[in-house]
Amino acid sequence: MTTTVVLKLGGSLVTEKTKPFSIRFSVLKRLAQELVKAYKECCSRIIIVHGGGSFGHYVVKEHGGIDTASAVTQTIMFMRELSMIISDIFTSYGLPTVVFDTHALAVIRNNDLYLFIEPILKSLDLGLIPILYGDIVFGEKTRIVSGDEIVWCIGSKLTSSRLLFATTVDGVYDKDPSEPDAKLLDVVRLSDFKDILFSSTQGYDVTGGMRLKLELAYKYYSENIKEVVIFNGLIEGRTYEAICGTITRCSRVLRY
Ligand code: IP8
Repeated sequence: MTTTVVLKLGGSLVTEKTKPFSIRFSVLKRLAQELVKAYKECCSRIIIVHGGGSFGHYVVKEHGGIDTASAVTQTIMFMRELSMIISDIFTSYGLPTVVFDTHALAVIRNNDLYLFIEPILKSLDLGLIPILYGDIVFGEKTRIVSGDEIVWCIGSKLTSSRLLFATTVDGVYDKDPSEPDAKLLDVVRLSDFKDILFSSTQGYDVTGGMRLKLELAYKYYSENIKEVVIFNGLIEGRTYEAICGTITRCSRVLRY
């Protein structure tokens, strides 16, 4: 069975979240090198989804939501801009990326996300690396869809998937990770979620940080999802290890 990796690059990882429109170029270049190695050595079926960071979240905050036409157009425009920058960097390192605008492939019905994944799968068959991003998705009730939800949604639709969340912390902690005695949880089960105290995310975040990442598991976890890993993409080598299945410092999210 062919397994596809769905890799989320967190907004705080790829941008400086507290500074509007600032890209972490050095992080992206290092991630590109790890991805090239992993793509060649371990897995050529990789879908990348990135978050909004100081692009999408900042624009939405500045507009006080997405209720106006200019809020919608600017949020989409800046998210697309961020995606193009990421894709340009990755392509310059030899990764065959192709950006799919999330809003053009998706719709919201009864508040649920429906994603047309066929073009994404066809591009994977050609050896390409599709890139999607957290975005505004239109529907009866148009809303912001986080990159995390896109990852979970795609993962549940593929016949076999591994969901890898690259963040700026080593994984899920038993308390606020800034507390000195906070312990990294190697394994997090859906039934444990209520006992975890989540810290509030830094900078502008209109979609919900680590808590949302886990809460989406309730809705989307299925037999098709073979592995869910949350790890630190800021540490050199971890993204490669996560894709190649050798990572040890991380949290694994289990269904049971
Ligand atoms: O950073 C949010 O995506 P996320 C995207 O993955 C927008 O939650 C438009 C703010």
